[in-house]
Amino acid sequence: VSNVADVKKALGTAAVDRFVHDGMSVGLGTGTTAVWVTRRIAERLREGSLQSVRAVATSLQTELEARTAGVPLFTLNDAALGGELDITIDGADEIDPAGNLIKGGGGALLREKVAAYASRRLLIIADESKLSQRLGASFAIPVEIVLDALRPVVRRVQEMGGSAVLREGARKAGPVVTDLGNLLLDVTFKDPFDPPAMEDGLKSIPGVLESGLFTKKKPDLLIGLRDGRLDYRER
Ligand code: A5P
Repeated sequence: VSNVADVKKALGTAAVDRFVHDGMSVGLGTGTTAVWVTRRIAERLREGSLQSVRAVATSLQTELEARTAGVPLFTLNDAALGGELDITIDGADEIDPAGNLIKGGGGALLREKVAAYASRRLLIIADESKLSQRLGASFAIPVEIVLDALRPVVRRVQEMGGSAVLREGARKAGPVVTDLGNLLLDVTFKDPFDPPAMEDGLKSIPGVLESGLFTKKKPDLLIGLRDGRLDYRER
């Protein structure tokens, strides 16, 4: 039995070694699992066993990590990328049997979704504790909103049968402000919901920028098992 920290490192390392090749454009995810992707790419570039990778960061956390480690960063607006990535490798908070995801525990869901949906391939790396029979069973849906829409969005979510809690900062008074200057609601529903319909429903509320439901881009999964094995499941 391996501890979760070792599993996360093994996942990020294996994801790069198996799926990132010379010359690829790569979306770098956010969180304690995806950080190992950035670290492994940096290591391989230094060794010279990987070349000409162009990376796009999905958060300030990842950007700092990549810049410090010397991974060449681009944005999706750079002409060199043509608005598309070969692959994005990211973590997740909950994964259902159909490959629908909840992401955004780290508050980076908007940039993560832009990168994920703009990628030819989305690879999700997660330890098996993230697998869930039903999305929303153990994790709220993070929703990024503009400040002006806070009360109207909370109301609308209540009308939809849910409840919404403003995410508060840790060691900072007041709400979390995202990398893009917005607020986050953590939204829960007592009743089971259809993930693709809920992604559309939340997105249709004025003032909602994105939700952490990822249902439109089916990922390949690399799952870290408790016994240390990595299980690859292609979509
Ligand atoms: C960040 O906003 C998230 O989407 C992360 O990808 C997700 O929270 C998983 O993070 P960990 O790998 O740290 O659990």
